[in-house]
Amino acid sequence: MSQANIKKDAIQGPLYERAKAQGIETIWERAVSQEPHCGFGTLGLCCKNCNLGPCRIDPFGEGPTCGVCGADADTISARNLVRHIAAGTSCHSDHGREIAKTLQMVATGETKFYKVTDEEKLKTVASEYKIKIENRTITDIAKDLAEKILAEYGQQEGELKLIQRAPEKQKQIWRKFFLMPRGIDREVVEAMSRTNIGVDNDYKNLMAHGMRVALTDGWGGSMIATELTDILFGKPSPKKAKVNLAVLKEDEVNIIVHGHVPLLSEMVCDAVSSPELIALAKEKGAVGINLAGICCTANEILVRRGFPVAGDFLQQELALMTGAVDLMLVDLQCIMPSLPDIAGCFHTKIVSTSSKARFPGMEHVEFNEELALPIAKKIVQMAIENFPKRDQSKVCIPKGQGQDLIPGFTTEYVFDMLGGKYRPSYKPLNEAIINGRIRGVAGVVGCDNPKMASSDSHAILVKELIKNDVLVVQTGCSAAACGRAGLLTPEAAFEFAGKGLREVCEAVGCPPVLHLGSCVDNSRILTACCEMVKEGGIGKSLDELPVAGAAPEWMSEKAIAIGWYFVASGLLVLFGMPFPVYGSDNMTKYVFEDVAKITGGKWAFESDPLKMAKVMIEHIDSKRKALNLKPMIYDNNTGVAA
Ligand code: BF8
Repeated sequence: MSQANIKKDAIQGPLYERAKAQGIETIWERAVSQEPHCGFGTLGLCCKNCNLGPCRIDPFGEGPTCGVCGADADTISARNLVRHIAAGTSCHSDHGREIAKTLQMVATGETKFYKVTDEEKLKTVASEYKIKIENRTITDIAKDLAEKILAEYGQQEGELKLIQRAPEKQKQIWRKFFLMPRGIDREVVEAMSRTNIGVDNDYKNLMAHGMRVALTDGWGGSMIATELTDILFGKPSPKKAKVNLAVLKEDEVNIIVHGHVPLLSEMVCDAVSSPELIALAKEKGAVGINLAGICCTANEILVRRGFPVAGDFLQQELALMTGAVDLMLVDLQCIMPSLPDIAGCFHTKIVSTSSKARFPGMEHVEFNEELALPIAKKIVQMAIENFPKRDQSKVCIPKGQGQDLIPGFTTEYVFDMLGGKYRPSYKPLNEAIINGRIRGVAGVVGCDNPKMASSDSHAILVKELIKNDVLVVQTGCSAAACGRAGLLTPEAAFEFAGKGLREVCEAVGCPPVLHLGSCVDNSRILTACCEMVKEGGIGKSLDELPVAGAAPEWMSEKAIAIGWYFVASGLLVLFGMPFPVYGSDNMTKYVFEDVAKITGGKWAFESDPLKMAKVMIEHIDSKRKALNLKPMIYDNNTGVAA
């Protein structure tokens, strides 16, 4: 990253400038301090999997062409990539496991703080697991479902249950090429074992397993997390909400929840409305208690409860720079260990809550499901008691009330939204694609990354897509970035969308960009694609659909796993930056050419968001052509009938 980019990042606003002026280091300085990044690592050519090394391959062929054990560039880069996929898959799947465990505790009465909220969804998912529904109590069904799902994590043979939702063609491909996942933990363990020294040294064989692991994430751990969270806390539905750091309040106790697993944050949502805690906040001089989120925990409480999003991954340090956060509680994933240092410059308390994620310098209040609400209340009380220590002269909250957005769309809601309550169906969506009002659908998801001009790439890409009549669905930090840019409102259709898409949004009253939730909710994109196939007329399998996906600013290993499960499911995925394979010609060819021949899915890397949009639109158009769909009704440049 150049200094020029750092300057562009300063568009982040006065909070970044404030940190700089006070000599407080943030992610942007640390990013520059790492420049130049290790060339071997960037190309995927370093290996530290055993103590013969660390080894590296000379990309120019002048130095070593293999490591001490004899592993060449193909093996090393494939092994590294498979380990990234396994780590990303583990995060989503372990998240799913925590939710499944909680469902089990609900059913056995071990916790009284949660309940089955969506009984209909419980029955639907339980049926998919072949659990008897008729004449049984919700508790019994929930118990069986939780047990079956937890057992599926360690399943040794057979196929995952939820992957059966996929179209027949995808399942045949996965069976034919041995990509069909068996058990969730089983595939991850095998990935770690295969990538140990002297085990699997064939890059193609390694990558086939990498795809199997990734499929375990999308159709396994992530989908389980999404479905069971809906069962426990209810399916999201569209609601008015706010996004950006202006949602913090000068005169209220500000609490930020940050991380991913929504078990504690849901309880905090309840705790902040407790009359005795509100009274305590008033006693301490605050007007009330204000709860907001960062990262995917933010998305979880946003889409179900309508609580505001303070920011995404890159805003976590800036949120503390407001000096107005009385307490930030974190669970796990995407939490910068730098937070306690910045909090130390203010009165802000930072509390870690997961036994799996401890941070030097943070106070720890361990979460457990048996005492979920009392723990949430205790943390809220800590925030209230910290409020009087806030130095208001140090407070600097961006002006305004926060940008409006309408989040909370789901696979199921699209039925109701487009088809109406009495004839729920994907038909109107498919028909809008068939008759050329909507060109296709794009998923724009993932992280933000200081290597890119912060957050801009998401909004530029999405604006270009909707301008070209592509309906956009979003999750994760990308959704927050586009929310800040005002793209997640029905009004955005009038300002930014092409005429065809605008007409559909106007008729339905929806934004041209639909927020589907957190990163595990990328599984909603998979299920929505399955519904589009089922409805018919726009492809008989996932690889035939006029759809594409992108993660313009990806950074996490979770993004690698997500990208691979979409590609393994037959879709096009663009990343803003390549993952480390360019050091191996064979691996590069595998990623760009060979995978497409196996799964029908494709990879592309492109850092310019406008060029990225072009690749996605061309891909969607090629699918439309293959399906013999009508030309688009309107010319994008003139808005008149083409
Ligand atoms: O899981 S988009 S920075 S917060 S990894 Fe992390 Fe990336 Fe944000 Fe959610 Ni997803």
